[in-house]
Amino acid sequence: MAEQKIRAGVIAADNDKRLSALNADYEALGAKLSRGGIDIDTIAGKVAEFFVAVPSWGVGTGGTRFARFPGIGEPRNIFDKLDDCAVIHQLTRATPSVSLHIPWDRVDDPRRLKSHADALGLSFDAMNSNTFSDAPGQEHSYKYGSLSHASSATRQQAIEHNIECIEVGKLIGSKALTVWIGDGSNFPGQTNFTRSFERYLDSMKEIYKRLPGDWRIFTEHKMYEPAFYSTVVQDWGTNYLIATELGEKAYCLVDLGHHAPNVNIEMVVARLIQFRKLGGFHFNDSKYGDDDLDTGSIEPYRLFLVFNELVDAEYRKARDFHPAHMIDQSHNVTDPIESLIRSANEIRRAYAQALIVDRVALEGYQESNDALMASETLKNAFRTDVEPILAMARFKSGGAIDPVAAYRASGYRATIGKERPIVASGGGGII
Ligand SMILES: [Mn+2]
Repeated sequence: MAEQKIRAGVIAADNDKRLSALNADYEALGAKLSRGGIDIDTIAGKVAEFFVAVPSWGVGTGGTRFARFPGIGEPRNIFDKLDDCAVIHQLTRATPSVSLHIPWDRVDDPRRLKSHADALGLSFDAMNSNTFSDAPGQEHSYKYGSLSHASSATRQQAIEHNIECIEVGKLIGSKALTVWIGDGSNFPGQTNFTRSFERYLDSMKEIYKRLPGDWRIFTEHKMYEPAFYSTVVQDWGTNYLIATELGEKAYCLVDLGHHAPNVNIEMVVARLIQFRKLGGFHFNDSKYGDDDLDTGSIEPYRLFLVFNELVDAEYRKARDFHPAHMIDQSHNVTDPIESLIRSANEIRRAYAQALIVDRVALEGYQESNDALMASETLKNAFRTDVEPILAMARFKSGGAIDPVAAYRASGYRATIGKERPIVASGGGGII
């Protein structure tokens, strides 16, 4: 039995207040869905088995280029971060794994991470390397790049850092490495596009050689920031080239915030699925750029359309289709635990809505060129309030019917606020 950070009695008491309303809502939605030939219990069962990884950096308060405003009871180290991640999973039953970031989560003996996570009933998802900032005492600076740097010594240091991430990951049961680099340029002419990308590919090939046989490597594209004129891995086309150059263990990671405005991200997802190179996601949301806001808080329809492609691939039994689901957010004005609870729920909501799309009808409308009804078929699913399905999936898995309410009732934040002093800065960041 995993150690429980929130007393089971608190969750049970909150659930007791809500159960009869949930049963009524679930029954009503079940009747509605059954008229369309959908069994609500089947959908709830699939939702209960859909999981998303929480980023260790997400449980601390983030910041912007301008300032960081610390919150109460922020995690002081990776062990505190794992405790907070356990709270999110205990309440949502949707986040059993954590994505680590080196060096922010570096410890003397990584096996201590494994035993702490084991006690909490958590496991580890993809490892994240960091060659976009300089760690204290580092010999060569990444100011002008890392894996694509003009200096071979700097590139070698960046390669070795990624290999260290693999070695830590092996000790704690991770099976993937995510590489995102800040390499790029601020001005036309500052770097040579071709030579930078050649150097990047050569560096990545060195890392790829060290990847264990049962691991995958994810590369993450981003069109701008911190470099404001060009980045070395700027879009999904370049990302696809990387994955094909490296080999069968290399896949593209789609961070929802890393595209130009108005890019049809769901279509990018469809292409990567078709050519068997979709590695997974960094879920978040944005209004203007890489805002790293809570998933589904700005563009829930876009999130649904992404999941529509994922469920379509599931439905068609697409080959090599096993994307990793991870959240990548920065929480500046909310309690990070509450934001991550909400985000995990929104991801499951988009999945549930995509599951109830009438795919036979949709295909029929597509084949007969009925644009209006094809569009309405998607909108019908999106308009359906699937909250009773999400709540029932949580409840039946031992979680909370209303996880934010149960979290607030538990007083967890105030309790840890007494143990963890406020720090003005610390290992948070926006990636
Ligand atoms: Mn990301």
